[in-house]
Amino acid sequence: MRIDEDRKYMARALELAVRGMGHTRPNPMVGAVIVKDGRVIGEGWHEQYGGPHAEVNAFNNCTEDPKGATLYVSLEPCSHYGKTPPCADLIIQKDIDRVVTAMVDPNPLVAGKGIRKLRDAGIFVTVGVMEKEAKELNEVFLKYIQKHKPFVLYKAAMSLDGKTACHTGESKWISSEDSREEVHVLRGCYAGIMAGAGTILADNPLLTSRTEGMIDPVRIIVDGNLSVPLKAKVFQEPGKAIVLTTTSADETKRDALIKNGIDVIIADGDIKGKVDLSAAMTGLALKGIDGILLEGGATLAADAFEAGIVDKVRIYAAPILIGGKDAPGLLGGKGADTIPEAVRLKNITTLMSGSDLIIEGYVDHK
Ligand code: AOF
Ligand code: ZN
Repeated sequence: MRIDEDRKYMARALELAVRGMGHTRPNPMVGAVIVKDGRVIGEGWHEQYGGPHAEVNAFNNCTEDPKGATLYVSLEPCSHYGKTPPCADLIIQKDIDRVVTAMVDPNPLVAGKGIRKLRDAGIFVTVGVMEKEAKELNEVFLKYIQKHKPFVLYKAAMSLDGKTACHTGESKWISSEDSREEVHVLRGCYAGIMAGAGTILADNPLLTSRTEGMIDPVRIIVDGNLSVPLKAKVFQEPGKAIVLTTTSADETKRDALIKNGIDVIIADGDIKGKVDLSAAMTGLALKGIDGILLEGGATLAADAFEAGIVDKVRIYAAPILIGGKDAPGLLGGKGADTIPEAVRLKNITTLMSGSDLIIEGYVDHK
């Protein structure tokens, strides 16, 4: 009985947490529900970075005294003084009887200390209700806080035979309108969006979210030789673009970018003019980029898998067969020599988006 109840209210806390999507980064999305005598008396979520935590908002929204109530919160209540005082102290002060949390906060400043504080104060704490769902919701936060590198989602649309365009280059449109709209929302969920110089030169895309209420991602352009001109659409918003390049690139071009408010990270790879993507990830994390949506092209995608920076894959497979041995496929580069060397995905899920099949999975780094 209690297990069912716990799951029900935690599911609600997670639902509330999602409302912060795109606004809390690099903080996690957190939701809280306060239940007294079987009734919900307060709800809240972490609405934006720097703002009050979920628990604080839930207490502020309480319709009656929460003394003796149960608090459901999708992340361990914090124990540290950050931008806000510790939630654990507030919970103790409000005389809550029981706290149910989905997961321990991996932030080293908290990491179990919030739970300890509550237990020391005599509060009954249950940990791990809907943990898998909570961890998935905050997969970006988890990677960023534990590995100090951005979480990378590779997203692509292809025909059922794995092509991303016809042999003529024509690619509009492979995926359905529903999928294309969804991708715009997805862009607003990540701090950065990454594309290669080839894609920018070919399509001159905006790489914005175009979704009301969503913040546009920082455009991260991989351009080892600085071949993308300053007039490219991705460079028109100062402070919203970062170029990853190498020391082989022209210095005057580099200075011009910087003068126009575009950030530059230099990361030399083994091959002259080729960016070391793994090293660049560290540089991006230092600039506060916690998550990246990697969108084309085929060469960059292949390099990203080879560099081991991709965490998750989301592929929109459209019900068309393009054919043609010269039509481009998802990944360029040389490709795997043998099947065991191929990139393997695990924890696969599928869903439909319009007429497209979405296949999602995590890269098995072995
Ligand atoms: C909670 N409830 O709703 C959230 C928590 O700088 P601050 O004060 O906002 O603290 C940020 C850290 O607090 C963040 O990295 C994570 O460890 C935790 N987030 N904790 O009790 C919340 N958002
Ligand atoms: Zn807190």
